[in-house]
Amino acid sequence: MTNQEIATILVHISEILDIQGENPFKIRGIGEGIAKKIKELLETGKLKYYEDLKKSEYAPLTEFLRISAVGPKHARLVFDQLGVKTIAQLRKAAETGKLRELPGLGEKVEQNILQGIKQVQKYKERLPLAFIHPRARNIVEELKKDKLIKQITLAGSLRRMRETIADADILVASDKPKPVMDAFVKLPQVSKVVAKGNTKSSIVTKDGFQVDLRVVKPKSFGAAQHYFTGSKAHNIRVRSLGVDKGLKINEYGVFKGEKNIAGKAEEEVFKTVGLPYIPPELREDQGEIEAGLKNQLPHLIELKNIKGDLHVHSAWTDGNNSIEEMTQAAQKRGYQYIAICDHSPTIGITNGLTPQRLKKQIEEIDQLNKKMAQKVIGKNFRTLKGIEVDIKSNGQLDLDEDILKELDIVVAAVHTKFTQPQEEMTRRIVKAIENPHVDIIAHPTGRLIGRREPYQVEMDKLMDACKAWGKALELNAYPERLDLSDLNCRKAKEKGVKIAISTDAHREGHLDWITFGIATAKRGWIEPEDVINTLPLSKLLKWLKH
Ligand code: DGT
Ligand code: CA
Repeated sequence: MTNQEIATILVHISEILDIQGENPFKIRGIGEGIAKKIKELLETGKLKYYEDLKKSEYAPLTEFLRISAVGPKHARLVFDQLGVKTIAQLRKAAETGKLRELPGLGEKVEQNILQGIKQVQKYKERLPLAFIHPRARNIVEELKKDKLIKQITLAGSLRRMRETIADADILVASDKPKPVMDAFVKLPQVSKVVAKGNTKSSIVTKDGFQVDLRVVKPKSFGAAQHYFTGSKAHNIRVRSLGVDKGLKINEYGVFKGEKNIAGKAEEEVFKTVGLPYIPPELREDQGEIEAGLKNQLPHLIELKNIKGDLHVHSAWTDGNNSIEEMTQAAQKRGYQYIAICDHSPTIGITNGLTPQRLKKQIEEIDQLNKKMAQKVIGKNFRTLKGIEVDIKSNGQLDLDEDILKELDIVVAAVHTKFTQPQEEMTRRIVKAIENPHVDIIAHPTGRLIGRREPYQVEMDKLMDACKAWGKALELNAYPERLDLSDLNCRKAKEKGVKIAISTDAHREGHLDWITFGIATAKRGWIEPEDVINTLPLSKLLKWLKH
């Protein structure tokens, strides 16, 4: 049990007692009673007094104390008078004007409580990785300027690159935590300081997400980095491996008895329990511990393995840049190829390509490739002729075979009729997979993170069909898609289905989104050989011929 865990329990006890209106802790300070309780916690990992107290009908009300306008007296009052036990009920009571009638509350307080609830609920939401990640990086860059900071890292779900993030965790090593915290809460990004202490401070940014900063001593940095990266489930496993070896592992280090035997670097923590370094993206207790112990961790895909992007748009449809501009941007990234996959005609709003226009586009790309081959422009590089063709509701494609056969690559996608029953949707996409011209199924579930649920489709059947016909599924790296998800990537790998990690870029800058695709692939245990766009051009062209 760590100090922090003990502190959390003591705070919770104190809050329950506050609501009950009897808080001996406050009155007496850390007296004999508390010392005894801490001892019991340390020795047994449990506290009978706390277990009993948690059964009190007032215990659930501590949640109300997160709402800025609600104190312990209010919490008790709304429960005693209105039977309100949850934030949802409290919100309803406020919205229906019941709170203002309680003694000492009134209309103003009611409005403040409602406002407070809205904030709590907003900050409770999980935000997309791609929204928080760059903003948290900016904060890290800002903090880095401080010479008192010896080391700094992202931690938590942000370092594990989960697709959504509840709050951003940043960890710092410094011998002088106080000035670091002072600088943190004064950052220009801060809209509200939630808590400020010497080891932990929390702020809410102007963009509306919470950032927790923790400062530890340099000698604990690796241990703290491991602890605060999580996941909690992963930590529990590592800690119990430690226990088996007679070691205590916490955010301060690895201890044998009183002796600190490791903790400066994260690798050391793994080493003491007989594990190789486990990349953050794998730390979910989803088999990484077992694989690590057998030295069978995957050799995860890295950005440097990617040789090209197989799904980008141009200004011919709804993109922002010309084909040549997209090509040059891809060359700058060190790619060998890029596939221009603009939309097919049916999706009217995107100015989709009719067969006539697609023919013209093909000519333009042929010209461009000729110039590149003759080194008139750029380097040796191939711009592939492609299409993102719509899969109609009956599984037929939006363009005929006489034009599709002129293309290097065909990416097929569902953009309409998302509400089809599962069986129909599955048949629809399987039919597209069976079409000999189709190479890749784009964003296979159609989800938009936080906005649109995936359509109903039997993923197993899609994957089996891809495996049978030698087709690939896309991992669309567009930030709100990340589709395939990490879990589906892993499933694809287990079934031996190839993946294309593509950005779906609609402008040059979007090519950078490949990093979120790589992160998601890593979380899905994907290795370079599982991904078709790690192939050099010649091998890719061979693969495209199936
Ligand atoms: P989030 O914030 O929901 O997106 O996900 P995380 O993983 O960032 O979770 P968070 O912010 O609550 O905690 C950050 C890390 O700190 C977490 O991944 C593991 C570690 N941690 C937090 N609470 C505990 C705990 O009670 N026990 C252990 N072993 N680790 C914890
Ligand atoms: Ca977090």
